[in-house]
This record gives sequence, C-alpha cells and structure tokens, in this order.
Amino acid sequence: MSYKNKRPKVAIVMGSQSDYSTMKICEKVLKILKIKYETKIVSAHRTPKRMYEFATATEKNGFSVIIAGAGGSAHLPGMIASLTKIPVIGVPIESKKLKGIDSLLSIVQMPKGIPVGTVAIGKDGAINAGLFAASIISISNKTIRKNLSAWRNKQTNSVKKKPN
Ligand code: RP5
Repeated sequence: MSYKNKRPKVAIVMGSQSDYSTMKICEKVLKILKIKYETKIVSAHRTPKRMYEFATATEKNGFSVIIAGAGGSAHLPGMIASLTKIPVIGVPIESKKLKGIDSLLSIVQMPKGIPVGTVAIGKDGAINAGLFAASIISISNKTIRKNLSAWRNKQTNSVKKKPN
C-alpha cells in the first residue's frame, strides 16, 4: 500500500493546459517540502479513457495523495475519487465567466459516498492543496513532518508585528 512508501509521491492532475498556471504552484510547494510528484493533464470529458486509466492505476503506482485541478463543470476530482481510495484534493480553477464559483460548487458539492477535499478557488487553493497533501503524508513520514514544521515556522517568522 502507498502509505508504507518510504518516498511518498503526489499526483498533480488537471483538466487542461490552461489550468497549469494555477496548478504549477502545487509543484512549487511540494518541491519546497521535498515531496516527489508527477504532473499530468487528465480530462474527465476530453480524455475519459486516460482519466480512467490514470485513476485506476494510482494505488498500484504508489501515489499517496492526488491533487486534481479543474474549472467550470469541474467533475475531474470527483470522477477520480470514485475510481480510487487514495485521498483526492480538488482545486477549483478560477473560470473566466463565473470566476471559479462554478468550479468550487462542482467540486465541493460531492454527494455522499465519495469524498473530495476541496480547497479555495485559484492560486491560494493550489498552495493549500500542496500543504494539505504534505499534512496527509506527514502522518506517516517523519521527514515530511519536519519539512512542514520548518515551512510553518518560516511563515510565522515572516509576519511583522507592526504594519509599515
Ligand atoms: C476544464 O475546462 C479544465 O479544467 C479547464 O479549467 C476548463 C477550460 O479548459 P480549456 O477550454 O481552457 O482547455 O476541463
């Protein structure tokens, strides 16, 4: 099982190339925390076969967490979650017409039975998705727990006591 992996790995997937400007922030966070990742474009509606093959192989391929970004009628995270028991974090991409409200509601309103952990719309959500993946991994990995603590301490120390 993936939770026994010495070197845990996160899958970052997205529905389109246009999502990458948001989703590459997940890569940045995971890099800082020294967590291995693989990034792919997997669309639930444009490449359904690729999506099925990816999702059904995630356990065998040793992923610990899946981060899935999607915009509009954003069914990718839920579809993937229905095909694997690995935790899925959904990132609602900020869509042009509805500013990501469509993406957020599509991802967060999963009917009971198949959960998707949902973060905020856009880049803040992508950062938190990376950090959330690290938190999940840190339960069973001391090194990542240390890296995440160091990141939190750095954040705390960067907050000035007074505004200027
Ligand atoms: C979704 O459709 C993608 O996740 C993307 O956010 C949205 C628009 O895709 P493009 O038309 O920009 O390729 O599948």
